[in-house]
Amino acid sequence: MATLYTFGASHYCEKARWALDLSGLDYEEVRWAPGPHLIAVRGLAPGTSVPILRLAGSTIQGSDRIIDRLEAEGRGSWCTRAEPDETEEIVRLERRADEGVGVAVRRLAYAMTLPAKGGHSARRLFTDAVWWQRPLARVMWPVTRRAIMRGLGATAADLPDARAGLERELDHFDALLADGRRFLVGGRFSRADIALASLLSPIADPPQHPVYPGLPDSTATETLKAAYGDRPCVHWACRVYRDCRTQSRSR
Ligand SMILES: N[C@@H](CCC(=O)N[C@@H](CS)C(=O)NCC(=O)O)C(=O)O
Repeated sequence: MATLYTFGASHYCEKARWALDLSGLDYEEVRWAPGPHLIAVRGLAPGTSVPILRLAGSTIQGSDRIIDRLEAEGRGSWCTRAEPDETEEIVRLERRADEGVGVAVRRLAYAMTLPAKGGHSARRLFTDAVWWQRPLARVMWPVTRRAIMRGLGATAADLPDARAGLERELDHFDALLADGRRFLVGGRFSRADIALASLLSPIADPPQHPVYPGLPDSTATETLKAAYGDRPCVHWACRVYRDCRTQSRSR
């Protein structure tokens, strides 16, 4: 059986999880915690980031590569119906969602929560990790917290820039969706829709999300929702979750 290694709350991991759920592949999900994941990932993948998929003896790291692999194996029938001229646009928008929206949402969420000491955001990050990582994650948290703030530019001083960065991304997709389109490209559900909807899920907080409803409340999500929940692209993400997010098949 395939294994998907994740952080439960990670929006990039949700992107891979969603694609896997649609692929019909039998897989189990193993959730790690930030910090101890550095031990677990050693020897498994070249980088340290999740999601990582172990499939038939190979390791695929990165949500986009995981979807590429599903497509290459013929398990992406839901995302290969695009006309050739649409494929380029799907790739472009997935990349914009990955490198723009995903990065900006995470940076602002952390910049809003990590500078104020306290276990709130940490609890949400650890609670569903494999048992041996939880106590370790708590011990490592002061170091992990500082490393995240430094590495992602998520200090209190970064807050205005982080906010402006996210608003730029939301403006971009609000403008694109202003014509009322149901899906991003060609009127058909594609991997670009999975990317944008899952990377906006920390703001949209949809009830269909397979992980969020079971996690402790998040001040970041509450604040992001209050500030940006009425954005057209966030409403769009809620609708795509409602219409297209199947139940998680992971075990
Ligand atoms: N572009 C990558 C981004 C993955 C990513 O940034 N993952 C974060 C969690 S949201 C992570 O694993 N961070 C810990 C690390 O890099 O060591 C993807 O789509 O998979």
